Amino acid sequence: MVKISVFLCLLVSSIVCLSVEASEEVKEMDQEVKDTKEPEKKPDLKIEVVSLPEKGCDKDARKSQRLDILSMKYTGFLENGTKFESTDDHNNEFSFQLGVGQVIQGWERGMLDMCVGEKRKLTVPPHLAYGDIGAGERIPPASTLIFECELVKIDNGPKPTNVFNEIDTDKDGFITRKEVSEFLMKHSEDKIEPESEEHQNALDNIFLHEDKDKDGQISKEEFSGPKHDEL
Ligand SMILES: [Ca+2]
Ligand SMILES: [Ca+2]
Repeated sequence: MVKISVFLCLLVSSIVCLSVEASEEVKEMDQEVKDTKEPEKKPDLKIEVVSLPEKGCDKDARKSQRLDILSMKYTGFLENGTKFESTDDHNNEFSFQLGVGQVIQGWERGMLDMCVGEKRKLTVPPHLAYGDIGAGERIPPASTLIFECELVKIDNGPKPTNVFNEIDTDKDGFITRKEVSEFLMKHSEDKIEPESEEHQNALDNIFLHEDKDKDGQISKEEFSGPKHDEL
């Protein structure tokens, strides 16, 4: 499941799956002042270790690293304290592969070097989360997100496949809506009706985030998921 890609994540429930590259800083709307100021420095990711397990977290302990499959419990909040997502709500841990574009940048960086049983609080600025677009109804544009998370399990992960090539079936270097649709239908565990609203919304969402220049195709450069043959 985890190897399949960021795209499938859009179909399953967890919102942290949405992978969005850092978006451009909002342009200053007032033309007259725009050139006189230094660009504002973007806030960085804040990682707080809330607690470490009593045992099993010494210097020789297994720590999370790139390509590991991590199982997490987490709850995500907006800055105003509104909870937008929690593994407690569906009584299920969330698993993903670290370092292959399945989760937001704030997680890619904030979940490294963690012990099983360790709890962290991540404060993720918008450019390392869902940027100026936001995500769905729950995450407004330009949201800073706060995650309280606990690492439950670390497993060795597979080498990532080149998902871009897999989706681009005619190998022209661009991904069309039809190619994404076919990819999703092929890999989904549930049967997808191609004309269903849910499926069309999933495609809309993918193109909203991935087709940065809005020409209707996703180029290799635009694609945020795994797209290299070698590591
Ligand atoms: Ca193509
Ligand atoms: Ca494009």
